[in-house]
Amino acid sequence: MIVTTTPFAGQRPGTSGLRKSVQVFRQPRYLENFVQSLFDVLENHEGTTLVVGGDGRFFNDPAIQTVLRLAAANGFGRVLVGQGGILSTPAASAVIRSRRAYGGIILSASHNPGGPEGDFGIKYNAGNGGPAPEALTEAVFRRTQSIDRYLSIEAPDVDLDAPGTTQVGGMAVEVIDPVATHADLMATLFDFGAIRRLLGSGAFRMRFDAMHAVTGPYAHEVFIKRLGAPAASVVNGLPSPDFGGGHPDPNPTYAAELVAAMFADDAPDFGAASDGDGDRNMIVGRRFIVTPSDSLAVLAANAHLVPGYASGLKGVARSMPTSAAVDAVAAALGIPCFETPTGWKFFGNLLDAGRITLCGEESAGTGSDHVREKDGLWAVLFWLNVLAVRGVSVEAIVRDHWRRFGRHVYSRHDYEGVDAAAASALMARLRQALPGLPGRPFSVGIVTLADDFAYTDPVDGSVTTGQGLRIGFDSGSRIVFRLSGTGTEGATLRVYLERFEADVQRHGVDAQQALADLIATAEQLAGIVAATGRTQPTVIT
Ligand code: VG1
Ligand code: CO
Repeated sequence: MIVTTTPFAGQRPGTSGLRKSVQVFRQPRYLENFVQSLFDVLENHEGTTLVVGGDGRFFNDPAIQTVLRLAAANGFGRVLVGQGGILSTPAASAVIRSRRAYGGIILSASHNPGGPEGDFGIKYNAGNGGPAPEALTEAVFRRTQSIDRYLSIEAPDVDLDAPGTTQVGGMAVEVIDPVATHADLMATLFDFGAIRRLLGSGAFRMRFDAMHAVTGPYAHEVFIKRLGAPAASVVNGLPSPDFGGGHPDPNPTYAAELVAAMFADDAPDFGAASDGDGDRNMIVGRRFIVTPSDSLAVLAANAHLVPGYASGLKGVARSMPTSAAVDAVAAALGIPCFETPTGWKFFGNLLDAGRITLCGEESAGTGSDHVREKDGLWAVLFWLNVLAVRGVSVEAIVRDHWRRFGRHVYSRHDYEGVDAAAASALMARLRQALPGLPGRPFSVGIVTLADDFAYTDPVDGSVTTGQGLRIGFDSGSRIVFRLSGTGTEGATLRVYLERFEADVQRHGVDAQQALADLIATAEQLAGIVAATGRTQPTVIT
């Protein structure tokens, strides 16, 4: 059937898909408009296979039923949907690739809170398993602005809990095991035997916090069933529609429960957490938090110890605000290192072209060419494999890394939910001031670089501008200012701070202390307090 509709303003995907409050998504025709706009833009999809799943948050199931009806009316041949409507983002990527699907729709707002008062989201991944490139998301957005009809069918809801195949109109709907494909892939990359011995040795304990989000079932299957970890090793492992009322963002602020456990007297040896849709990871040793930028560098430096990467890395990439720790490793390995805009979609071409093997972001995303998304469980297994081979603690591995490469002291200060106009004004002012900055002295050094980051994709030549304001100093320190593209309320200002410390004697200094001058310089440059009324960041990572 053809249903008449009119456009909604603002259906423009951000850093990772379209994210809005549940209330916005529940408006009649809102989801339909976006999905139909996507299908209108996709060419030659008739008769092909689509993968659909989500992170299990509130509105997941009704949204999937809507997508199924629209997919049937738009001529897809088959939809693979995760049992219970569940598919983590990396698992969806793995299924798209292994089943050679046309693409996939992932229903998630990732680390944003869920529940009726929380957020919802939808993102499209292409046939390579990776997030749609900007050219496609922009085309979808343009289509949402002129849409006047969508196609759907009358059909009863599909039972998403029952495995097997049913028909929706002329389209087959196959309810698949959401975990198996991804778990099998993990077993091809890591030394499960060595990790099993480590976890079963009795001398090593781990705590994986699924934060009531999608990775619970994945962690149960891999850590407990396949690797023999005690059941208590996975906590908050049942996905809940509102993530237990929490904020499924694995950082020291929102994963406070994990941090407390890892700093307790009887702390386990290894702690980890993942986010709403399972693509982020947080790594914690006993009384020691590993920053995501360091984690990426450590994995790159130790990749030769892991079966899936034993033959070496073709290259690495990091998002622009991520620290240069991985650059130092790439230089030592003699491999290329690419600097991309924030968001996983920018790694896709480099991975597809075989130019890089590992990549990551300071926001707790790490991944490789095994899929086309960041992968929380993969990062945890990578660490476990390295720990099993090296037989030393997390802290020892990181301190040893710093001794070899120096320490890139790093922190991100987020000012969440600030007034959008005030945040844009702050950025505009700073952008205008950039040309006058080079040569100017500050307490942290003389400015040597001041620009608005732009990226030319080395594979397809596409250009992306306006990706964050970078201010670099002759001391090697750097400040980046950027507005978030995933928030749904007001604006979130992110201030990324980085300082290189070669002196081993000073590697133990607390990051906030080591960055104090840089934090003051950021305030001096941007006037954050005056512009936002905030004297403290909401979140420090
Ligand atoms: C944030 C992170 C970015 C990440 C994106 C999606 O974007 O900074 O590195 O790729 O979230 O992650 P922004 O625009 O808010 O800074 V996820 O796990 O929310 O899909
Ligand atoms: Co996520």
